Amino acid sequence: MEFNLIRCFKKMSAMVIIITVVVFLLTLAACAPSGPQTFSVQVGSEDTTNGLEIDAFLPNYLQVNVGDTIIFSQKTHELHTITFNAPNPLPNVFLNQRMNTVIANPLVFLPSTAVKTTTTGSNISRSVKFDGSSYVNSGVLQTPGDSFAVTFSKQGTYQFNCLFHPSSESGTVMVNPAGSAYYQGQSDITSGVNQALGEYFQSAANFSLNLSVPLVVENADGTHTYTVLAGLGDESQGFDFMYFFGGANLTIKVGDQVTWTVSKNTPGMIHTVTFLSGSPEPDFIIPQSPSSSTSLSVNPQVANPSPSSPLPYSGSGYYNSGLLISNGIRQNYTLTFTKPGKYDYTCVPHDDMGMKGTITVNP
Ligand SMILES: [Cu+2]
Repeated sequence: MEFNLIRCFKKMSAMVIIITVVVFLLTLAACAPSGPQTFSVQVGSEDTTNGLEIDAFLPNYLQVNVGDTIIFSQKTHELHTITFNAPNPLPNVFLNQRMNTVIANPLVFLPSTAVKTTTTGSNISRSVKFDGSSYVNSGVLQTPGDSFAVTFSKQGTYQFNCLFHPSSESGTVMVNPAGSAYYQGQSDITSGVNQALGEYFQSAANFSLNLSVPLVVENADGTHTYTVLAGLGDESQGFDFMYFFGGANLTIKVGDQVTWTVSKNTPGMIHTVTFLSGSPEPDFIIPQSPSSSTSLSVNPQVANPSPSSPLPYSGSGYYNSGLLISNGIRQNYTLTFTKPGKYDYTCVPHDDMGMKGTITVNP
């Protein structure tokens, strides 16, 4: 009897241990991610009412596992790319900037060869498998809702860049072996991104307050010359963000001059000052020839000054600065206003982002 009790107790202990081990294994299986995971990275952010644009990847550091996918989601009207293994130095966005035809560099604008594209309405979704070895480029993303999905097949640490905003928009992904514990889950990533965005927009708003007033100088003949900044930025903050004209609504008098100048703090940034005077707005990027959809150029109507030497602006006709490029060939544009009226102008590449202004000319 006594002997049997002990045996029974031993049997029960063994069963308890077995059950505990099974439960433990089942729990482990439930906690481990089931198969490849998907993470999302926000590409830029904007406030078009105030002309605030964040050119950054949010977040700009992630850890994933082999087999996982990152979906990069375009959130702005600004052009962005997601580019892995970009050459050093980074390729120029536009070629032939001194010539009449400014060519859109296909290495920047077009997706690299292995990228697959599907189109839904006005949005494009692109995807690629990345093994760390080749040049991978999303091509241009330009409509909120566009996306680029990258699936990682090899362990390693990889940099990615936006070729349009190299100074502020880059990131790093560390790809760990399949099955590794995760450094962050998507909900941590999202709350980190929301906090960073709040801080970005707050500092952008503070910064814009200081710099949005135009400089004014009185000339010998009693007229005034106003200097308006076209686009602002703060490299020290690690991002460019001002897609507006400093002093967007300016009131002047007949005979006054306005000079628009690009900020030196936003290297490579392109803007235009364009008075449409009622004519339709030209497209910024167009096919180089009607038969070609793969070679693109900047619309010469936008790229080049028109008229070639600005006459006084009297409220009619197409007046365009041509491309104003920070530290580039053309950085200023000046018009003299000769007729009372209220005149709207726009920056063609950043029109959708709210980059517009009005000059009111009083007698
Ligand atoms: Cu602009």
